[in-house]
Amino acid sequence: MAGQHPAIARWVDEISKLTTPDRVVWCDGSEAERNRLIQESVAAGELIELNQQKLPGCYLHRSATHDVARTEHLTFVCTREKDDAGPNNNWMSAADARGKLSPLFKGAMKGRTMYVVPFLMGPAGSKFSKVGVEITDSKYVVLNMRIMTRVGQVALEHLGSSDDFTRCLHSLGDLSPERRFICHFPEENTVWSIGSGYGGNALLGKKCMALRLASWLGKKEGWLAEHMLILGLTTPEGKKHYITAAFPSACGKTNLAMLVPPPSMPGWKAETVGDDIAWLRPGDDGRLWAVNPEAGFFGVVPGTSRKTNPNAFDMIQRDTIYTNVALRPDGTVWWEGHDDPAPPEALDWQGRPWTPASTEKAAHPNSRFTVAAAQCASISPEFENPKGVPIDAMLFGARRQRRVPLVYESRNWQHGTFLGATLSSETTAAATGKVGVLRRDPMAMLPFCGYNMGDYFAHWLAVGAKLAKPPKIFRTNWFRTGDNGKFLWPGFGDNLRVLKWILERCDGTGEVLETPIGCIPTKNAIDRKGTDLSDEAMATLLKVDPAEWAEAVHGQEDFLSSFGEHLPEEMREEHADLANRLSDAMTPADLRGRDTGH
Ligand code: OXD
Ligand code: MN
Repeated sequence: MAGQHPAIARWVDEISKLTTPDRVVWCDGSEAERNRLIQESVAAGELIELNQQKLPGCYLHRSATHDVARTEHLTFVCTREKDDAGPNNNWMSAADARGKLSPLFKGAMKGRTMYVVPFLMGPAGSKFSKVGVEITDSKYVVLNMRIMTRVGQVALEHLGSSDDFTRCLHSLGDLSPERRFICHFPEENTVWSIGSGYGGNALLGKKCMALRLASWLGKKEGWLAEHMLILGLTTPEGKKHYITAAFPSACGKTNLAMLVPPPSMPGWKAETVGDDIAWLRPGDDGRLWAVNPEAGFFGVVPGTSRKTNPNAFDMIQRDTIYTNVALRPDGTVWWEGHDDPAPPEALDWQGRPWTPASTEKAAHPNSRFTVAAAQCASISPEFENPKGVPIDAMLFGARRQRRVPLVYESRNWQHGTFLGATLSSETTAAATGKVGVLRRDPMAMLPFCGYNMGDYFAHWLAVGAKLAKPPKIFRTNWFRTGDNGKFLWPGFGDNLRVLKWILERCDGTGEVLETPIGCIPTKNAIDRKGTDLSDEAMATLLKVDPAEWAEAVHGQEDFLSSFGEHLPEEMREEHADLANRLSDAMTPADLRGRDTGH
């Protein structure tokens, strides 16, 4: 029982005095608890029961209309020194943040129930794993935490008599963006979040603990917390590899993590270890090992179909919490990109009547499913392995309509770190703000790195230096468009064609063409059997235009300088080397790169 753990009991007591709930409920992760919470949520209108014949165990939650995405401008890293948070974070001094938030938490749970949720991030019995305790006044948050993390006894056992756990305090407050703050106190291993019920702001095990605070801990303890999927791939010859991939929010990590090999690539097997977060540690064997700290998936719903992601589509047919999708008259759900055509009538994500003639979307573009990893047909047998899985390749991907080729390979770990550091992507609906604007998103971690990113790049280099057999690092872009504005690359299951080349490179084969930015596949190195991809499309997908790139490199200067003294010298070196290689290539003879075979 969590109530018997002295440090937890003391903290809960302190927070009860501050927030004055009517009732305190200690959560144990049991089925009885789930059933009770669901019943109460349905009675309170916080969950809508869906058609239990067609979608057993599934419920719909509609959030407040102004609380549907992460609010990065209200998210703070609260350290003593501003410099420790870096130019990549909003900063408040820890003392100011406490001063500002304490009055908001004061009495915030009056008339409400306070839930105490002990949870474990990472497999039971793993040296990777970390314990958190979330205090919240939201039943929806408890129900989601029970899916996304390992709740109850398993966490308490891992903690033992230690008081080393992350203190995660959450209250819905009045849900007003005016009084919404998500504050991280890395020096005290604590998060305070008030005024939002949205996943990334309220399920504090996920972005707040497993990325922002964990990245800080990783820096201290010699490991990495990354915004990466983890995927196992077995070749037709039976050789097994694991890769990780960092893409910004809503750029297809869940789809790639659950990839189904196309019929024209028989014998391949893909297994999901994680879809959003990887914790990575150098192993005694000089390789980099990864675990997924989460126990479930909190995925973007629109665009999920039997065609795009059959594993995801199948796993969300039962025991799933849907947030902000449309409701059909028969008590089933619908969203843009569903296999079924638009229903003649439905209720939209806000519960308003909707028809195909409506000008607004039926489901919110950032509507989500929450589902246990165990329900995924492609879940890896290594998912619960406390040792993790050894990583052969790491991908940095982004959404870029122009300039960036389908795939290219870094020269080494340091150059790979530079590729990650200079990642930029067109924005999506996962965060509040304009969609489709180009923004820098180093390692897809801009919203999630809990400390100065200059120091973070240095930490990447330090981790690499400990690896005798580092993963190879690649950059990918599934989103390049042709002159007609349409995507050139088929994506989804066909992404395996790119992964195949990447694994060949890891095994020392795979044909490459050297370019100033790194090695790209030769025209026929990507397996196109069974597709209708033309030579011409392939040439555009792989095109590297040195003049265009020289411009991009120029644009990186201000960004790199923004880290001042914190930027490692090696990143400046990589930047200068790239600029030199590009200017050399800008002679006509070199414009198309030199074929060096492999
Ligand atoms: C997420 C995100 O919810 O990145 O995973 O926004
Ligand atoms: Mn994410």
